[in-house]
Amino acid sequence: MTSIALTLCLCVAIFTPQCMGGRRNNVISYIMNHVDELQQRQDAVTPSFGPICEGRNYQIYLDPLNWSAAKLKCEINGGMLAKIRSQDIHVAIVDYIKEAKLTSTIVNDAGKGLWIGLGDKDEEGRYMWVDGEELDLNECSQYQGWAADEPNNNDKKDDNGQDCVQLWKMRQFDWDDGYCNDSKGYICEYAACDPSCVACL
Ligand SMILES: [Ca+2]
Ligand SMILES: [Ca+2]
Repeated sequence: MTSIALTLCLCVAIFTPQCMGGRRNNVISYIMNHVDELQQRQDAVTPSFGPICEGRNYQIYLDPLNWSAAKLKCEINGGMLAKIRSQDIHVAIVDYIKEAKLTSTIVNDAGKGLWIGLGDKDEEGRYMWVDGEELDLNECSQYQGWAADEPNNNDKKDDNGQDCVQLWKMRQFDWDDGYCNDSKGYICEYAACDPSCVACL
């Protein structure tokens, strides 16, 4: 092989997609090995509902994740863990859960719930939405859908207490601070460019 041919060969080897083969094959291998799991996760996704206000679109997911993983999943999907801005939105989401009869044990077993984008992980008692807005527990002008006696930062199961907020089945899907490492379903929120969203709730 001439030096020119050798150089050409090396260039082709470097710049053709084959150079990415190892990484690509790893991705393909991962997908092939997890296709059933991925399909199950897809099947677990309920249809999205909305937009219900301000052009937002909320979607419920039933593949159980801890709070941080759920937050990341929403962000990977191009949205964020849901921010419940008003009672109307809260009611609309709860009505959807009930009307859609989400029979999954992820939602309906005792103690279950759905993560939303609120918590006090960084500073106990200082609740922050995932978009950076603080929810002042003493501020009546901000909608707050807490269940009675919540948030209580219960530390029976974890000395760190409870820092992540769920819509809790046990309390008719009112807000409750739960243990962040528990695996639950979750609600993502997306911007929705839908002209039908003219009558905000
Ligand atoms: Ca807490
Ligand atoms: Ca609690």
